[in-house]
Amino acid sequence: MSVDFTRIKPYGDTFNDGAVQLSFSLPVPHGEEAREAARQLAIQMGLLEPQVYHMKDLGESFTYFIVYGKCQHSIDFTKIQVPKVESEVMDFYQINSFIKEKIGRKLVVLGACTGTDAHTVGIDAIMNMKGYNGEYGLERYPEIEAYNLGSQVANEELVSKAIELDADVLLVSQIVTQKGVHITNLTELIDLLEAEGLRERFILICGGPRISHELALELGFDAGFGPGSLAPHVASYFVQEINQRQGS
Ligand code: B12
Repeated sequence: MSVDFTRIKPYGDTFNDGAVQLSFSLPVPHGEEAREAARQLAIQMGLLEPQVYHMKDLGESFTYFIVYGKCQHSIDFTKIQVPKVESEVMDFYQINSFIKEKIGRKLVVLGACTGTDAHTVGIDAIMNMKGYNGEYGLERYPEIEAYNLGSQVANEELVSKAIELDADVLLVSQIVTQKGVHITNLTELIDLLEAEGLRERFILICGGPRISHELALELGFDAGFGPGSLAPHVASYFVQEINQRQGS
């Protein structure tokens, strides 16, 4: 079957049928009125033939729905461009050899989950000695001196620690995104570094479930990593970036 990449549509039963599944909750009591509310909402969203396939009482007058329907829109896939971290992904051994051979000194990497954000699992996944999802974290890399400051670290504290340790790379984790708090925190860090004339001294990387490389660039970071990121992805990027900057 040949696919027309200029008109991509979701499909379920048959090609290009537009079938999608949508789930959401409404603050209404469970019942037939709730079902109809969900159906009408799906019509307003532009779905054809919406069917409330599943409905569950969440208690306290809240109801959860799974709705099937047919999406009318299509996408021109050939026109899509997404900024991505372009470095070649290397493994643990290749990264350590790269640092030894091309950079010739250990790299100092400082990580923290900043602001009031108390979620440590993301930054630990990247840094922790034990690693995550089959990959060692940066603390295990012999050519990297990794310092994980943990969570709820003030931007001022991160910057002063970075100066004290003469860090090469700062890793900033932001998990909570309510009311755009991640944007506020990340912007504050950039402002702080710029005010001190320190922005260019560090490679600045942020990460979290709602972080994309594109957003990171917009905010003034060098790179951003989203869900599913692993230590080798991040380390491959910064070792190649440092090597490139040394050469220029
Ligand atoms: C565990 C958890 C907690 C634990 C955290 C324990 C801990 N020590 O971390 C506890 C119970 C403390 C907690 C508290 C809260 N939580 Co919470 N929590 C979660 C939960 C269930 C899992 C998060 C997690 O560990 N994910 C696993 C890791 C591995 O994934 P990750 O964080 O995305 O990290 C990966 C990537 O994003 C990336 N990455 C992350 N950081 C970085 C950094 C760099 C530099 C790089 C390169 C990559 C990178 O790499 C990682 C590995 O691939 C999520 C829901 C969910 N399923 O995600 C809610 C969630 C994050 N929590 C949420 C909320 C609201 C809270 C509270 C505000 C609840 C409350 N009202 O008190 C508090 C906040 C406290 C605070 N001050 O921050 C919301 C956030 C909503 C939002 N959009 O902002 C979520 C999404 C739940 C929800 N659906 O409502 N939480």
